[in-house]
Amino acid sequence: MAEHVILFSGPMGAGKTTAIQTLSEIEMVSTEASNTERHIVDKATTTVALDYGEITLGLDEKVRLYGVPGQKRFDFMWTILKERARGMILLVGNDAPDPVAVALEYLESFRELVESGSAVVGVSRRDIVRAPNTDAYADAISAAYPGTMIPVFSVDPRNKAQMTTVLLTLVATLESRSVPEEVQS
Ligand SMILES: Nc1nc2c(ncn2[C@@H]2O[C@H](COP(=O)(O)OP(=O)(O)O)[C@@H](O)[C@H]2O)c(=O)[nH]1
Ligand SMILES: [Mg+2]
Repeated sequence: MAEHVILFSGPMGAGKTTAIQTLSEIEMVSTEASNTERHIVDKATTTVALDYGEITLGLDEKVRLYGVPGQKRFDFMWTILKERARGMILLVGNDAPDPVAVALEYLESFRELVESGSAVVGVSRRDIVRAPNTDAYADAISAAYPGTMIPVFSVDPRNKAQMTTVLLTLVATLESRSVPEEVQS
């Protein structure tokens, strides 16, 4: 069975836990604890360790979905997971102050995945704040990473069809790059 490890990253409240819940075929394994940074984001609970879900694509392709903590003090977990990850879905809530800058900051933390074209961006919470649009993100990203194709989608993480499109786009990109075994060596 082919396997992919996909990371969901992005700031607190962007919809990582929701997206994994929406996509996962198994009951999501989640580690939520009380939010000690309530002065920053008013949410009763937040992910302090990991969310995990799984989805099977086609007949035999298992995708492992990991949600990584948004808070900076959990940077070390990103480092551990990014070594295993083949691709990343970055979720950014459009209602953050300067959300395009937030997207660039997160992409920078995952530079290797970005430069190999193994990342996609989902802009969430656009039903709450409409602007900026996805072109504003795409333009800033192509200026920061010339020659790199990073698709930008407008998504609602609660919407299964939308999240599936984002995931399939990423998986298709990863697979188009992997060399079939027969022609290796
Ligand atoms: N209105 C709206 N709510 C959203 C959207 N994306 C996520 N949410 C909500 O925002 C809250 C935080 O989402 P969560 O998945 O916990 O974010 P996480 O911190 O990235 O894991 C949840 O109540 C979600 O239902 C969106 O696009 N629109
Ligand atoms: Mg979460």
